[in-house]
Amino acid sequence: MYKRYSMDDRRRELMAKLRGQCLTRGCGGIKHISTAFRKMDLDYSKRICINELADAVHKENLGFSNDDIKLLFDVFDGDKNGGIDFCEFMLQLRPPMSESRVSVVNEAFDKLDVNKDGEIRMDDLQVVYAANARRHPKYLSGEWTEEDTLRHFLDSIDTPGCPDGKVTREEFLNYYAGVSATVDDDCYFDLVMRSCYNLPPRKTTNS
Ligand SMILES: [Ca+2]
Ligand SMILES: [Ca+2]
Ligand SMILES: [Ca+2]
Repeated sequence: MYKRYSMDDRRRELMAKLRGQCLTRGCGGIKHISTAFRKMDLDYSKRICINELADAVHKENLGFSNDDIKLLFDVFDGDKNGGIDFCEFMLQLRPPMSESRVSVVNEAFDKLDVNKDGEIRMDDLQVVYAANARRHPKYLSGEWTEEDTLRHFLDSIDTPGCPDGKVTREEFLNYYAGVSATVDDDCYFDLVMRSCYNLPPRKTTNS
């Protein structure tokens, strides 16, 4: 962290540019970012190495120097293992959410994670989401069983391309960062989340 004054600014600037480039092609939803990840991962190792990042950046003509790419890679590679995995990628590129949005998303996660083991799984959903599932059109038409409907919901909020039957808080935040990017108004986002997950009205903090 030497020369911190300019390095940090440069890092932020590079990341903003790359994020802008990735998001102009779509709404910034998780599916969209996951497609960008798969495109960069040329050898399908589920990790992006520095050469793959350099390749992608050059293809987009972003005008980054080799030093810029090293800086950028370093920001992505949080655990410093020499590769960018999807979580590290998503963490940097997902559209930023305001504090109030993060807090209502966390509230929904806490409600869905009934047994408080830090992951949403089928057993949680059977307790807390079954009533919603029974209102799903495909359940009502008899096409899906209740379990199909819950599974479909669980997979839809999981990491695209590799759902593993459990959704961590990070995956849940990733999913809603994409949704959030399509909603301008904080209050409206809050309202939709609360009605979707049957959360109590927002606590008003008197300060
Ligand atoms: Ca890494
Ligand atoms: Ca759980
Ligand atoms: Ca998962």
